[in-house]
Amino acid sequence: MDQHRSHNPNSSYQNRLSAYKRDREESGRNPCGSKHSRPNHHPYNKSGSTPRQNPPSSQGLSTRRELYERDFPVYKQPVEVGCFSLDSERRFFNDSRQMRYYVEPDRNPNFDLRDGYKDRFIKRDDSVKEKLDHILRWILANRLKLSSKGTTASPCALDVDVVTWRGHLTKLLTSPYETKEGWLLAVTRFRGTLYISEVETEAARRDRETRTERHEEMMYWGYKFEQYTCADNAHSVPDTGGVVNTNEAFCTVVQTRLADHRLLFSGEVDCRDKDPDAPAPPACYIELKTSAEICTPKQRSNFHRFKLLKWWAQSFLPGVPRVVAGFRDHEGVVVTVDTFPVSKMSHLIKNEHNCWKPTVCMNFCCDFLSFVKRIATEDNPSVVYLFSWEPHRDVTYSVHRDSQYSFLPHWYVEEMTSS
Ligand code: 0WD
Ligand code: CA
Repeated sequence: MDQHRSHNPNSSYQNRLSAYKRDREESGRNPCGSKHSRPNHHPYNKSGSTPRQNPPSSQGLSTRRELYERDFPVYKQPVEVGCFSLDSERRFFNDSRQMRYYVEPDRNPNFDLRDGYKDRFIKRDDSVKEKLDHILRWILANRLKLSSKGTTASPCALDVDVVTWRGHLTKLLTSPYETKEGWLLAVTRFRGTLYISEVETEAARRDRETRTERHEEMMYWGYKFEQYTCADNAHSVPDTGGVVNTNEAFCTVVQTRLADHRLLFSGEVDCRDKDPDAPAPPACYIELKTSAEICTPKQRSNFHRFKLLKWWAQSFLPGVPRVVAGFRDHEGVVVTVDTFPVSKMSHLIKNEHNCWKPTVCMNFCCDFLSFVKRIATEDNPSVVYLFSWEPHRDVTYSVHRDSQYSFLPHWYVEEMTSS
């Protein structure tokens, strides 16, 4: 297993964030907002005199941007504590066997992303909800690394506050700017740790079940671009005639801290720099994307406002420094390839009026996690606090016992409790 811990998590990352930081020590405010001092702009909204029982929820959390324009919160440099792989049949392995190596393409490669869609494509069954299962398997296989040793109250509690997928955190980061898609996040407190697992919304299920053939094919294009630009080892070349199988995945597991929230999350990584002298993970990782080619100023502005926000949030979280984008035409041919350093993305948007800000994203996520900690107090693996959000609304929650929402599997609860 890769376990690159060659740098101090407290070191230079904060310095590299200096563009976002403005005198937070001087302001003396809690960066996490719970002592936020503007009464008329408090993110925790009380709706009337409804008691604090559920459902429906009585207290919400606002996603309005202006509430989160504070100093950038502390975000420690993410450290890779492990990784895992999912094979062509979605079986879990506690190792890096699915790691792939980036092979830099031509700047104008003319890759045909439609090739193989009909006859060399095995698609993961996305009606199967895996919830946190793969991460939980990784935790059980690597428990000793994560346990706080010696406290008699909970002899093997994890030394983290939050366990989740990176993709769920991405949705939180982008919420203050999201106008179309809401989310549902199920939270269970177990042995002091909050587990956060997404629940598919009705709207998302409907979209998934009614996707057009064109949309299905376009979803394939991103994976085909990966095949054109990735090799199975540092010395080989891409196998562009092979099968694209979206069951396969390589996932990094990182630990970091957002203000006072200790986070453990996993995210799928597309590939790494094949240079043996490249920096240790996650700094050698590369995120691959495809996007429609940009032909007009309006398209450029939309790309900056919407797409770059999602790309930034997704890669900033685990500390992936580069996004390589293939810009394709309507026929699925990649006309240009460009590299976007994640640290420069927020500079590219400076000319857009009223555009997204990293500090708003991070402060909202931080305040959401504080909100969750205050609400999800009962430590019980079968209790779910369901947090729900729709654009232009506050985040609300409801509580569910032994319901369809419970997501911590018995095998996990038993193994964590029995030793
Ligand atoms: O069942 C579900 N609804 C979910 C499954 C929700 C969230 C994650 N997952 C699984 C994915 O199958 C994958 O193994 O978790 C892993 C990825 O987790 P993540 O890194 O936290 O997810 P995210 O950042 O949203 O996506 C990273 C990549 C995507 O790349 P692009 O460039 O498109 O953002 O993971 C892949 C995809 O390549 N991916 C998926 N692949 C198959 N099915 C899915 C999915 N539902 N979601 C993401
Ligand atoms: Ca990708």
